[in-house]
Amino acid sequence: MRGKFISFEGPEGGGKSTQAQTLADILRSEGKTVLVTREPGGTRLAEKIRGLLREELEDPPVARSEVLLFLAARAQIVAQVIQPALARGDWVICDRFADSTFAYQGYGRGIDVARLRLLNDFATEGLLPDLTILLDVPPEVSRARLAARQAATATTADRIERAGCAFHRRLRDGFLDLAKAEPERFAVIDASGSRDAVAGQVWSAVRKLVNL
Ligand code: T5A
Repeated sequence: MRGKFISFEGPEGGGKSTQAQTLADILRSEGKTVLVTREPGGTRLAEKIRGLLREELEDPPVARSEVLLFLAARAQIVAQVIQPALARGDWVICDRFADSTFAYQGYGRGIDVARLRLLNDFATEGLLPDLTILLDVPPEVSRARLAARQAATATTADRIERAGCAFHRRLRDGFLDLAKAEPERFAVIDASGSRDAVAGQVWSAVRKLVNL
C-alpha cells in the first residue's frame, strides 16, 4: 500500500523542523517506517541548490530564477526520494513543500499563484501531500525564536529571513488563504504555544488522517 505524505508549512521559526522530528518519533513508535526530509534539499543536487539560494550573492536571483531554482530542487526530491519512499509504503514527512512556493514566491514576491501551480505541477508530476500541517505563528513570535537561536548559535539571518515586515505579513496571510482554499488537505495549528502543546495538536491532526 502507498505510504502517507505529510508536509509542514508556515513562516520561519514556526517550529516545523522541531515538530517534524517529534511526529516522526511518534510514528516510528507506532511501527511505521518514516522518512523525514526537507525542502529545498533532500538530495545531493537539491542541497546544492539550497546552498545557492541561501548564499549572499552580489547578484541575488531575480524572482523568476528563484522560483525555478526551488522547483528544480523539488523535481529532484520528488523523483529520487519522495515517490520511491511512498511506493515502498513508507511515510514521508517533508519540512516545506509546494505551499511554500505559493506563499513565498506568490503572496510574498507577487508572482501569479495560478501560474506557480502550473509550474509546480510540472516539477512534481502533480504530487501533493495527503496532509499539510500549517504551523501558524505571528511574525513577532517567529522573530523572537529566530533571534534566540541566532544568539545561541552565533549565526545571522539569511537573505529570505531578512525580507521586511510587510513581506512576512503577506506570507502569513498567504499561508492562511491557501489553507482556507483546501480545508480537506490542511490542518492549521496555532504554533505559538509550547513544543509539547503544538506536538499534541499535530498528532491529533495526523490521527484523523489514518485512524491511528
Ligand atoms: N522557501 C522554501 C521559499 O521561499 N520557497 C519554497 O518553495 C521553499 C521550499 C528555507 C527558506 O526557503 C524559503 C523559505 C525559507 O525562508 P529554512 O532554513 O529551511 O529555509 O527555513 P525554515 O524552513 O523556516 O526553518 P527554520 O529552522 O527557520 O524554522 P522552523 O523549522 O519552522 O523552526 P524550528 O523547528 O527550527 O524552530 C526554530 C527555533 O525555535 C525553537 C527551536 O528550538 C529553534 O531554536 N522552537 C520553539 N521555541 C519555543 N516554543 C516552541 N513551540 C518552539 N518550537 C521550536
